[in-house]
Amino acid sequence: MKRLDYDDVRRSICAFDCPDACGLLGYVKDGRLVAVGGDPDHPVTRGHICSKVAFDHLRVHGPNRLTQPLKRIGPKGAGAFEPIGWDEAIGTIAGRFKDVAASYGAESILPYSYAGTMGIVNYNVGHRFFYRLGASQLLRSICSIAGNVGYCYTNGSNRGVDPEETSESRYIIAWGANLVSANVHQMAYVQQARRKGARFVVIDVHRNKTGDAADWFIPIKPGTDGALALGLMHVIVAERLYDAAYIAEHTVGFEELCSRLEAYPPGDVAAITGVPMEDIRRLAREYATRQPSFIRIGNGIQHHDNGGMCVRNIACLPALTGAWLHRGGGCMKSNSGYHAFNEMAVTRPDLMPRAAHGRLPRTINMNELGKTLLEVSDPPVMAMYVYNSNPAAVAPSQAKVLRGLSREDLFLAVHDVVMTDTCRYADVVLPATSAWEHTDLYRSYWHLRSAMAEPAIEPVGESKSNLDVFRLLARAMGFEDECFADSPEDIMRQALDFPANPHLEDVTLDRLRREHVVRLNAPSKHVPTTFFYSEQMARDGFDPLPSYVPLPEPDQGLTLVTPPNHHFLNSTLAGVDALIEREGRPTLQLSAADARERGIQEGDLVRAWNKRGAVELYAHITDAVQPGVVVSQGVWWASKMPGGGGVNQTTPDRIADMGGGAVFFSNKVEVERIAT
Ligand SMILES: Nc1nc2c(c(=O)[nH]1)N[C@H]1C(S)=C(S)[C@@H](COP(=O)(O)OP(=O)(O)OC[C@H]3O[C@@H](n4cnc5c(=O)[nH]c(N)nc54)[C@H](O)[C@@H]3O)O[C@H]1N2
Ligand SMILES: Nc1nc2c(c(=O)[nH]1)N[C@H]1C(S)=C(S)[C@@H](COP(=O)(O)OP(=O)(O)OC[C@H]3O[C@@H](n4cnc5c(=O)[nH]c(N)nc54)[C@H](O)[C@@H]3O)O[C@H]1N2
Ligand SMILES: [Mo]
Repeated sequence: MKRLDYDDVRRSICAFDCPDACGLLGYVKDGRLVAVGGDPDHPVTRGHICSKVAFDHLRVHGPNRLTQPLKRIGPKGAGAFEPIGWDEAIGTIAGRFKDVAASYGAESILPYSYAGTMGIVNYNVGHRFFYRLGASQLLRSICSIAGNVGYCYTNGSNRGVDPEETSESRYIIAWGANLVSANVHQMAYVQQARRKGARFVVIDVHRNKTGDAADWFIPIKPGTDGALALGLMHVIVAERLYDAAYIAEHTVGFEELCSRLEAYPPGDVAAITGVPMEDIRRLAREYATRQPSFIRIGNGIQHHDNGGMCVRNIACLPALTGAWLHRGGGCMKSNSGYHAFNEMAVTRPDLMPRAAHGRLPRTINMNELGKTLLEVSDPPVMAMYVYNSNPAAVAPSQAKVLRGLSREDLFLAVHDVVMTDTCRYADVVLPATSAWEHTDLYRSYWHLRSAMAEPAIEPVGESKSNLDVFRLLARAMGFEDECFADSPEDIMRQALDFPANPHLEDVTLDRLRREHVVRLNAPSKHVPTTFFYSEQMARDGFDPLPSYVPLPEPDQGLTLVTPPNHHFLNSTLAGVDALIEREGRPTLQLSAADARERGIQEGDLVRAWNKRGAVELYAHITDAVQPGVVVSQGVWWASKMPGGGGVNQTTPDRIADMGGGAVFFSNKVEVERIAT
């Protein structure tokens, strides 16, 4: 192996939207990042990082990197731009914002952002600007919200098992969670636990890398997990495998739950889920009798119409068995509750002006972007500012989104690190720093450690951080509020100054500077109160008990599930050649039976389509998917797709049962062969 040539090593933190929030080492030579490794001193990362971020230097200095502000000189979508200066770019955006606000009202301006960076400063710093402007508010609902709401109804807050304890678990279920690809260090704890005799069960609609690593892989029909959870609870109650003392002390509504469970005997549940009756019984018995047991609830199961309730049902299980009392026992969906920071101080919703009749600016659900751009008229969206996100690739119902972004009367500004599919529709493109180039504070939605990262290299080209750009925009808009002069340190201090969260006690900026990675002040054992019956849900118009509602779409065609792949991070990294090479090409996995029925052979170019749109993919015939289900992994850039459109051409922009969540995977398509 060639020896790496570098002159400096800088500690950093991975800013991507991934549970692990790894400690990184950036190897720097002549001011350029030349290699990326894992930080051996980060207690969770322990020197090991995923096979995608190890190539991050190729994104940071790659051919798609934006280095100058640009203005559009061709039709929307074509990607023809010419460089302009920062003054002209900021002046154009502020000028258009002022014009549009004067003609249509400030609500006609829409910010659109998600999790390009998870840094608290650069994720949140746009909020205060758009609040002050009076722009439409954005409901950031594309990822995990439905399940998180369902979990919180059940267990009170987004807090669960500390993953660092799960190497001591003896029964581990990954439920709709692709740990090998999407949460590698959870997988490391699973392997440690297995070496000590733990059993590892995976419940998924297809056998991915995590299913391959399981002791027992249980395939299930999409969107039916809520019923499986009810069936497991039925068996646990019927066979008296529950912990009565725990239930009496730590739960609400056990009797009501028991009457509900009568409707879910294993035979009926087998018919709904496709999981054989004997497997349901066996899983319930094993789960209830091996402690500590741990369920890692993934985001896959909640990207369905019934996703919130599905997570709620699963989150009831550890309270039946008393698993929470054991170290490494319980469940977790998200641990973001431990890291709650002073969001009001950072985002400043108090800056929002009230409209004449006293109401706050309207809220737009980010999952309804296409619909919003094409159909909303009171007022219409006339200007949009995208940062930390690539909606042309990741948002559902892509055909509508692209039609909306193509509107000649829409002004679009996009701030990104690289030239994305969304940038191609922009009137003005702004170059952003990567997390290697700016200061930020990081938390994890999985482990309980917080960290601060300072720049490892100078900004590439003329790129600027979100913080710096919003500072410039605020000045150009004439906003004089003091908060628009805040430094990253000011915002980090505001975030951490939050006595309402006891877990932040003693987590200070000085300590983060000194120690780099700081463990939250969190108890080693979290025991929630579990609401089998939830008054709050009844008040909010939901069934107060765990329930199962089948997916709405007519039972015809194939269900197309499009979860993340191993080498991309949503659409980020999907432009790095070395990673595209490792990922291969965009495929459609289908069963031999479904292939035969349609005359499809291995490697054929096929079209998956429905009334929303069509996507072309290469067929891969495999027993990893069940008949009736087809899978395409990864959000590929349009330029890498044989038909020029992504999987989101087909995905619905309906809204999940809770929180306004996305329903990417409740998606029916027809599949046909195009060419050999
Ligand atoms: N390599 C990689 N890692 C990532 C990401 C990435 O793009 N690539 N993205 C990051 C982000 S933003 C997120 S939200 C997480 C997502 O990572 P996870 O939380 O693991 O969620 P998904 O990968 O969306 O889905 C997990 C599994 O759920 C399955 N699934 C889909 N529908 C159902 C169902 O009805 N029932 C069951 N039982 N399973 C179902 C899918 O087939 C998939 O294998 O990963 C993060 N980490
Ligand atoms: N079909 C299908 N669609 C999906 C999913 C799926 O499983 N299937 N997953 C969904 C999920 S869970 C999620 S979370 C979303 C993810 O949706 P997004 O959050 O939009 O994720 P990315 O596609 O990675 O786009 C993030 C963009 O932010 C940019 N960026 C990074 N750092 C910075 C910065 O500091 N400043 C600025 N201005 N830009 C920056 C990156 O270059 C990148 O282009 O996708 C969703 N879409
Ligand atoms: Mo996500």
